[in-house]
Amino acid sequence: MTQPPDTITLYSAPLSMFGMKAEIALLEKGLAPDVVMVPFDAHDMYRPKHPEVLRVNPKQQVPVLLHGTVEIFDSTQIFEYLEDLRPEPPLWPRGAGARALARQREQMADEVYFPFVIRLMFLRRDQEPEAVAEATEGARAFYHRAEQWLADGERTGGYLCGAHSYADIALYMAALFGERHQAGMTQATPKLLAWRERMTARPAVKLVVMRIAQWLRAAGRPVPASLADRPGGD
Ligand SMILES: N[C@@H](CCC(=O)N[C@@H](CS)C(=O)NCC(=O)O)C(=O)O
Repeated sequence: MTQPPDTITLYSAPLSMFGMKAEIALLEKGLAPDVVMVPFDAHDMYRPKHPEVLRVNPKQQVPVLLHGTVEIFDSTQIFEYLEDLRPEPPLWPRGAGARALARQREQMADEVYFPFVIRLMFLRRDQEPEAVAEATEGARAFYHRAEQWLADGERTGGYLCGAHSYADIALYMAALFGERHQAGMTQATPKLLAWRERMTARPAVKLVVMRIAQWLRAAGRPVPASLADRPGGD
């Protein structure tokens, strides 16, 4: 199905951290997507799968982005498309080396940090305390790594790669889910806590995460303290 050339449609889900990554990046670029929330609930999870997700993504996952004849999936692929489509404001740094480093950090948020959170989502806390402690420690160790990135980039912008980038969006969203699963950042990483505040204050981020807070509240689920303690979060 071909979309009107100026319409961007994003298929996401109310608790999809990868979908929210893509939505925040679109908003940071000044693009206003039509966001379609696919069916999702605690029991059936993502079933039934949305027909457009099935059509476009052989992995049957959100996010999926449609823009004219472009039909793509995977949040990181969407980041790359957005950077080509709308270079300003840049969300990758300039220069091959800096850009490679930022891409690596974005990937680490998804593929090194977030797997600890996925483990925590599925472990039975009362029956598997050692595995829970191990995954929680893995997440915390990653926070110390990111604290060092912030220390290194302090004079150039206060974000994970100096200036604000896709790497920040990726770790911010993943860490929100870490917090939901009791592996949130603590005072042991103060620069990271301050970074999280800076991120939450960005209008694009605030819009998306306050919607998550409202969704959780309506579903009778706990709201992460980093959102609940803010105006609009409660
Ligand atoms: N690497 C993918 C991961 C996408 C992903 O895991 N999506 C989840 C929601 S956050 C999903 O659609 N899960 C449903 C399923 O796998 O059946 C990305 O960055 O977009």
